Amino acid sequence: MKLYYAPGACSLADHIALHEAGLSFEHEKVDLKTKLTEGGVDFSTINPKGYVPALTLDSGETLSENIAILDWIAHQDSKLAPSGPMGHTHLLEALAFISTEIHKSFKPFFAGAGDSDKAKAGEMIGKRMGYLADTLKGDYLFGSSVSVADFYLFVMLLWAKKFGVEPPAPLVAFRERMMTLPSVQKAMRHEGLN
Ligand SMILES: N[C@@H](CCC(=O)N[C@@H](CS)C(=O)NCC(=O)O)C(=O)O
Repeated sequence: MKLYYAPGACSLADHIALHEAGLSFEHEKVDLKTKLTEGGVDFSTINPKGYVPALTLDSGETLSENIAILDWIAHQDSKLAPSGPMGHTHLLEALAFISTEIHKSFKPFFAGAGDSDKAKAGEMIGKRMGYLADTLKGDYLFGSSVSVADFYLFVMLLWAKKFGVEPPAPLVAFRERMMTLPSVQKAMRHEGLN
């Protein structure tokens, strides 16, 4: 199995999740400007969508989209999803919220938009993070046990720090807590992040 990633990109969530699940995998960095992998392969031959993450499974099939990859990882290690008959449904609910309502709201920061667009985006991100802060069920989104959705939220919080967006206080504490997890430290070290 191989994860295609870019340092500090959303693929960091998948990278952490693979470590947390204890899965054996390789990683290959992708240059998002040239669309070449570290090994010189045209990344569009791996993921025609041209973006990370992509996860090539041992079967040869390649998965894309954070929601699908994180959900797949949670199916390999059930402790990474909330328990109970509605566990996976609530996991997808959280992943979809983070992907479509938070991740996508960072676009103006990556697209080099003007200050007013960035300010509006920052305000929206803060509001949506506020919803998650208000519904935290313990140390993590679903209680005392970490889930793959926490890894995705963690990456969004790293981006918030990078772009000067102030998250609500409980999520600042959450970000610091996540930094202490060995899986987070291992993935960040590999990606050259401090
Ligand atoms: N819908 C995709 C979006 C992934 C995405 O935004 N990837 C970014 C990095 S965080 C990327 O590779 N951007 C480069 C590009 O789109 O050319 C997902 O959720 O997996």
